[in-house]
Amino acid sequence: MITMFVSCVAEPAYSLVVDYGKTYLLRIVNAVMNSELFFAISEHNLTVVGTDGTYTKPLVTNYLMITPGQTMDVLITTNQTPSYYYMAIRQFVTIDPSIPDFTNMTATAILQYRGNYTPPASPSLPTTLPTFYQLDAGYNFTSKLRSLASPEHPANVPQNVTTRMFITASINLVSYTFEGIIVNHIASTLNNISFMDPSSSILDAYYRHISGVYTTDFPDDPPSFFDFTGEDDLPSAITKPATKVKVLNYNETLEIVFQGTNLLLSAEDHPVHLHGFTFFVVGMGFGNFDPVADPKGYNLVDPPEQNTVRVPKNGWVAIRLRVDNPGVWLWHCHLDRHFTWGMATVFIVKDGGTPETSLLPPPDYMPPCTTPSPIRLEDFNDADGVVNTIILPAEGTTYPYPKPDAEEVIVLASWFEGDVNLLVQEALLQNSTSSTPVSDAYTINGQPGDFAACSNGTSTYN
Ligand SMILES: [Cu+2]
Repeated sequence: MITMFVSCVAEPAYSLVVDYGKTYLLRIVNAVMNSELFFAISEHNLTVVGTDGTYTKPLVTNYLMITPGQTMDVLITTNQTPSYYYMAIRQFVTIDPSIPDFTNMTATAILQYRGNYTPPASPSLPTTLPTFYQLDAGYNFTSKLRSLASPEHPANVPQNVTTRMFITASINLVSYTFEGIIVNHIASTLNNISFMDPSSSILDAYYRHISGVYTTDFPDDPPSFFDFTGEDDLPSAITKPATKVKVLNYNETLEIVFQGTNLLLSAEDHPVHLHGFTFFVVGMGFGNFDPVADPKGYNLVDPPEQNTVRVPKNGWVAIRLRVDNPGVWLWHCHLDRHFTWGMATVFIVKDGGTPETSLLPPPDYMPPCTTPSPIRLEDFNDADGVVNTIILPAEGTTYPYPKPDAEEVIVLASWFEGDVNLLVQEALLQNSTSSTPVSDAYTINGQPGDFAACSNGTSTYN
């Protein structure tokens, strides 16, 4: 039993016990909330044969890059000297690694051959695992994926497109007044719209023709075209939240080009995930999408079919799909922090005119949505200006105990050595992993307390 790197973990590393000379199919999922990952196994090749439930042409590689929410089917052959080998994951950081949430830990498990041998005191790490900020490694892997496109597993790539959308994915700010002070809260957007959670279900509102829950004016283009991936003359990043959806007719063929932006100098990957469909990834590139030149390079023969795809940092990705699944479908960035900041929207796909192509009615066992929510959400800004949301009983809920003398909000959160938004920009501008300008600790109402060295502002807390 071997545990390395994480001395605080009581459990030993996971072991996958294998026999020599066999082929194993690994179904790998990235369930991390906020990070893309590299994955490799020491001394063993990986053969990718599927992504997101669709089989691919075999891709032999010595590492994977897998985005949050993505699954990969991978073959390994146990053809090495029986021993212990590390399988390892490492965070693929596409924003500058010196930002606060960068975790430079390599997590490991063990590929353990059955047999009589003396295991090594310390298995070797896979030498092929890319380093944290190796942008080309992410691109090189992703760009090699091809769908199987065989008679049994055809790739029905739409050759003609009826609807085109060009969608920017950005980090923005929402500005509002809280207790008389103007607060900037990080937001994220698609086409400069930060998705606001609706007051009730969009599916229910659509099905029952209830107005006032959403509007149908999600735009096909961003409000302005600028040098999306540049560093100068970036437009204001201030945005407004709204619940806007895009309505599509049944069986339309849709092309979306997602364009990453560098607003707030915070360009990074956005793993975009669509519910209800898989799509073909027909093109991908760096810089600003060129609507004349880039489509000439599209793969319309055997592009990979996925439900999650990364919009590369300071780059673009083009997808095509046929919308033949009527209903209400969320799509969003699969980095949870971006999703919760509003990098999301909804497709409503209309019925196709027959019972088989129409949205089903709600099932009999569906609970009615007639009672108000038993909870309410309220925002509080803590000592360093970061806004936190706390959950309270709904307004008017009877307090079941004797009335207390006072009521206080206690926000347990994390702490940074300054304004988080500025720190992110500062870290990016410094472009350095060695001079991390951030210290952080956990806090109660914004303060880390007497025992945290960082609380006096003189030392860095890692
Ligand atoms: Cu994102």
